[in-house]
Amino acid sequence: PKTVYLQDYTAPSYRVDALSLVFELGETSTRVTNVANYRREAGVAANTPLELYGEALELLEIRLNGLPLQAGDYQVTDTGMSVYNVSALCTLEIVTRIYPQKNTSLEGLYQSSGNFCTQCEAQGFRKITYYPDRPDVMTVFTTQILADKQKYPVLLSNGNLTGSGELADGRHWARWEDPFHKPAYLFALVAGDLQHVEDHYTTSSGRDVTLRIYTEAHNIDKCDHAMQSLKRAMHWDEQRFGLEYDLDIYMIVAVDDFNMGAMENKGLNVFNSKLVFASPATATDMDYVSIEAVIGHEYFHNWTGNRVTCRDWFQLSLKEGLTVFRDQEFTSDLHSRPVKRIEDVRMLRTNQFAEDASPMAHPIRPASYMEINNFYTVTVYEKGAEVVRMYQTLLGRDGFRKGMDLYFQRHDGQAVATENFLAAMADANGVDLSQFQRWYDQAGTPQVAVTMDYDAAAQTCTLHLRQSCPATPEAAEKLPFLIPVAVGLLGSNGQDLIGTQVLRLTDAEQSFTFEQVAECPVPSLLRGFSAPVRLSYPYTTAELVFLMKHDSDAFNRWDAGQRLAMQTILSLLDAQQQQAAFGLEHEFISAYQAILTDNTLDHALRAEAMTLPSEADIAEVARPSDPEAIHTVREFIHATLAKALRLDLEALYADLHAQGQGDYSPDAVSIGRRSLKNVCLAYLGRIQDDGIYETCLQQYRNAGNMTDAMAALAVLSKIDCPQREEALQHFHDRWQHDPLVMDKWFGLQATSSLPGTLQQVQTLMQHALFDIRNPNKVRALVGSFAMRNPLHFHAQDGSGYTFLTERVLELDAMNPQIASRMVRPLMNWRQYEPTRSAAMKAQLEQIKAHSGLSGDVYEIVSKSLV
Ligand code: BAL
Ligand code: ZN
Repeated sequence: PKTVYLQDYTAPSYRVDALSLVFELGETSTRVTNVANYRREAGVAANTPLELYGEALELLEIRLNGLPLQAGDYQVTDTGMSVYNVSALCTLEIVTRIYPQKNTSLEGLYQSSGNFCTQCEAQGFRKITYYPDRPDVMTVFTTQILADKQKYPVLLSNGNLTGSGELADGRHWARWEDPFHKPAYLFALVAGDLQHVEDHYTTSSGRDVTLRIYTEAHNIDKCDHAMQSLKRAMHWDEQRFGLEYDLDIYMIVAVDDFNMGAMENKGLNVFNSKLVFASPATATDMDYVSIEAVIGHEYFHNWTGNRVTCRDWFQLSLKEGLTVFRDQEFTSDLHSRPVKRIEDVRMLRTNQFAEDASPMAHPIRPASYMEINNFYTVTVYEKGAEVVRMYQTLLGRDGFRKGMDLYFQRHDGQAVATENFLAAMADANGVDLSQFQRWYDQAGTPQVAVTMDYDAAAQTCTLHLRQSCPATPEAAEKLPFLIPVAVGLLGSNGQDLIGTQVLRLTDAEQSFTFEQVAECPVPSLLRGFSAPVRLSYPYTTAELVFLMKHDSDAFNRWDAGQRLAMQTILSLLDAQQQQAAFGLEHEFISAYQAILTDNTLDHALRAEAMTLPSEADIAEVARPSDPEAIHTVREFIHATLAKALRLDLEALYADLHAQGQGDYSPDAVSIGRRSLKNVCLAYLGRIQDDGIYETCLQQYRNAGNMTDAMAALAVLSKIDCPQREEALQHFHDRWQHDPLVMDKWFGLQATSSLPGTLQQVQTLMQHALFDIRNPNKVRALVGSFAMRNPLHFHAQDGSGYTFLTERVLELDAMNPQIASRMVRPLMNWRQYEPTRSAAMKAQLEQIKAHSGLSGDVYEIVSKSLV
């Protein structure tokens, strides 16, 4: 595959004034007629060919200004077509045939459960027709769809329905017109036997918008939460950013086979059904919250992505980082801000910090790529969102809003670059943000080392900050970042001595002095995780326990606990290596007891605080990592805490269980209560006691909602006991008709720590309900095993690695995007101890040598081996 470079960007030579598409959907193939009006840009030489992209298309007809083109007038390659001798204004008509029923890549036009749907981002439109499939070419689309009326009663595309009718041969047709200019990646078409739920929203300026969610009939009763979430999102964007919806109709279609979570096509979102359907019996609290967040995310794209889009795919974070930030704020405003922040940071540290330390590390605006689909990453999305958040931290909420307003004022209807966003933020606030640009161009997680001096005589306290950033593939040396570091100082009684201040760290080394500090404080650093960095400070255990109790910043209270846990884990790993005895200090146990029994603390925050860093988080820090040792140590801490705090855990569990007997509601308070209750149960499950296993089974059987059922089953799934088999079988029998619920069943078994898990995963691959062509199933079984079961995936005999290699190669032949996601757990081979490291590397080499490997997988494995 070829590498594409940002620096090679050139503006398009031809624009499209209008595009008309006709789809004749058939049972074996589909005929696509594309009529486009092209206009040469001023200043472009008259002999410049018109360049169109196209892949796997059968060209049937081609006419320029009504006349068939002759052989020498155009040239077709594997990736596109050049048309020569075109006039400054011309109409090109191209007819192609495609085979959606055979399309297993789920990119372009394909079928899911017998219904037609599309996925065009990033470059799927070129699998539908020849076109300048690049985001900076925007036009108005008219789409006519013809299909058998009985099989495909519903025909949808972007914009407004402007015509429909019947044909004599049993087919019918519909015409959709989208008045907004858009790039081809936002095109969508859906045709199928679908039902819909309908609602309405009145915008702040009083326009009525029809809202519809389409799905197969048997899921129609599970769409209410998604619909309510959409209305909340529409309202929130008006309140927070003054942004209103712009078409008369907003449609969402749920499909079962989808590579991503969802897609923001203009006026016609296509969603993975996992992120639409919810009922108390089938969806967990986490599902409810994710559905609301993703419905919001795709809706928010209407302004950040669709009205203002990306100039080229290097700018992906322009829309994704910003839209993730917006959906994070949406969730924070509707639920608990600190809990949302903790969850997001946990996810960032676990996944993005690991990516930043991997051979695939890239800046949020990469400088090059082979396959753009490989760059829909936690770096572009989640670190991108942190970068957007830093503008708000530096400029304040009002300053950030001013910047957003100016961004839309300047760029509505345009395809722009990240520099345009930075300029709008700087200009709206009259500040110089040029150093901030480095966050877009430099990869790697910056490290900030802090020390403190206190001068009792002068009553001053000085913080010394030093920043550095590890080498990453694009650069060995890094220039200093502009890092907002939010700090507080705590006095001995636990009170804040100063209000939170945001320090602007701009140099490699910098000191900040605070006056009139009456006593030597404990610093609270990087409050709210004000920048995506690793911050170190020589805290003592006593100081961490103090911060856990007193920090007024809820995030840092949690983070102090995480630091304390990580210190403890690292020292136990040391002890294990030296074959010394294990033990937990009393101070550690009592800190956890204090959290557990502190009834003044929010349930959800207590649950977060009781949760130890994950095995993956530990593997990031404890290098070279030994996943088995990490698992042993983490389980030891869990079991020791469980035994020491058993009475408190049992009492709290019983109390919360009794409180939660009413109807299910996914509000923040109820979610927090269930979450803490189930954390208690998970701890108790570490004690070998049949009575506890019975409690789990009872909770599973009597649960009035999926959250409690899954939580109990998750505990049992890791224990070799009869209750485990009983519950798993019961779950299977009860839910085998529901593929989404069965994904949970596959996932639980794949993440079990019990011996024989890999064999069980292999057995489950033969299960009648498993289908390797369905990405959700692959993620549930193969993905869960490789990404959420380090103990077994990293089995020392290499069996987990061999299994993954086989699956990656099997998947690559049908769906390279999914194969390329699944191969990533092998990517960080360098961080493991020598036996595992060598075995992982050998698998990567084997994959790389495989003939016919996709560009998607090739890019990951070749970069991993450099
Ligand atoms: N644009 C791809 C799906 C999403 O990020 O919304
Ligand atoms: Zn997005």
